Amino acid sequence: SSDDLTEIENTIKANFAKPNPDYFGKAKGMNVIYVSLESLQSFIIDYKLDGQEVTPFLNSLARTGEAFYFDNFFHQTGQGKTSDAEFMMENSLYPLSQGSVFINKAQNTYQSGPAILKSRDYTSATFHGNYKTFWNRNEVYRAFGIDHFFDATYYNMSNENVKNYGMKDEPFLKESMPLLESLPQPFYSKFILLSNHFPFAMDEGDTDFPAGDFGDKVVNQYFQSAHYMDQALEQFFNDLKADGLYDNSVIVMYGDHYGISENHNDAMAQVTGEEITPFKNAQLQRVPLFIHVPGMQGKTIHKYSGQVDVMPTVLHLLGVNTNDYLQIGNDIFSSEYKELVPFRNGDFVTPEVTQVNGNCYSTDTGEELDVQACESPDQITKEKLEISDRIVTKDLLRFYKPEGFVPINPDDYQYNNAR
Ligand code: GP9
Ligand code: MN
Repeated sequence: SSDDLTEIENTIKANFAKPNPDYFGKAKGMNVIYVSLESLQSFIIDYKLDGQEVTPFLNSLARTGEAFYFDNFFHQTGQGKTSDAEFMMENSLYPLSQGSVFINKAQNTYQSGPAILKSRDYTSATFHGNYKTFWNRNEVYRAFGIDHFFDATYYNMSNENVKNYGMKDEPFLKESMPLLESLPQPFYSKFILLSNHFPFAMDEGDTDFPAGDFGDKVVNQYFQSAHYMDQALEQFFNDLKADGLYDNSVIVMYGDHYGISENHNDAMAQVTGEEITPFKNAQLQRVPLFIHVPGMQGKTIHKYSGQVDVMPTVLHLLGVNTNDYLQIGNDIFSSEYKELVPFRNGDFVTPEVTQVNGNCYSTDTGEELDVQACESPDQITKEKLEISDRIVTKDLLRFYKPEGFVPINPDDYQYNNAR
């Protein structure tokens, strides 16, 4: 109801973190290129296997400052995995505690990033080497106001190009270039990578990188598969540089969710050199976030942040103030940004404390603390999840009319197969 909405609006506005003038509008009018890095976890960044970097390209982006790298960034996904990450990236709202928001709430009204940018003359597109119905994308993208969806039917899905769910990253990104170049600018685009997906097996000839030797096939293959993704990304950046898009595009790359589950704790203990306790497992939910802004020198950002925070951060870079929108995350670059990362199950992490299964730990030492030490962030976490859940489950955005926002009519969108 509208009572609900007023209360929610007040709470969100009270928590708004104002834009940082050193970042606001620095990418005004530029294209946006999101890349969903399938199953990539942060422990792989700067990791060396037999003295060899697994992800030399991504490491170099962080090292040289070609991009901002966020080393305390966490995924906040639930059962909807990749689609939950997409949902947060595009709406700055939490996914559902059970099931997939893409599947269960595709008929809702949304005020997504691509929709907000639409009234600023942006064209939007998603690229993905799987079929459009997976995760119900073809329905929910209509509610987000996404103009084009280039799914598997736009790609050469021949045997050598395909692994489990669809296109391998290298041919996928290669074949995407002419499609991307065909879009009117400025555009908002998203590339959903696929080949670094469980169980991470590689086809003969696709990599010369060594497998790990940790007594666990899945973990061992993960290094090869992650290395393959890193090479595909380097090729993508080179192609963007060659066609000139690199200089006027913000590139946001994020790990969507964990790749290695708790079933592999023994091998992960060998990988990290530490026993994987519940506390340690929570710390392993870090995923990489890179943001390249043309003309800005990047650096490593240590602030604790999560997937819901990316949209306000990116919109502020584009010079779009998000204070009129009901977004649950905050601009990470803001001086008012508060470091607290709720997980979908109600646990959380801050620079000081980590809560796992209701137990409280020091984030620094992993030592268990009195639950009192977690009381205040626990309260805020509950409130944030509760507000977001009310918006999503009651479809409250249909009553909310932010000024200057042109509502999306899903009937205006449909996605045809290429063939
Ligand atoms: C499928 C791809 C993988 O299209 O996005 O989904 P996931 O299993 O990682 O959620
Ligand atoms: Mn995924």
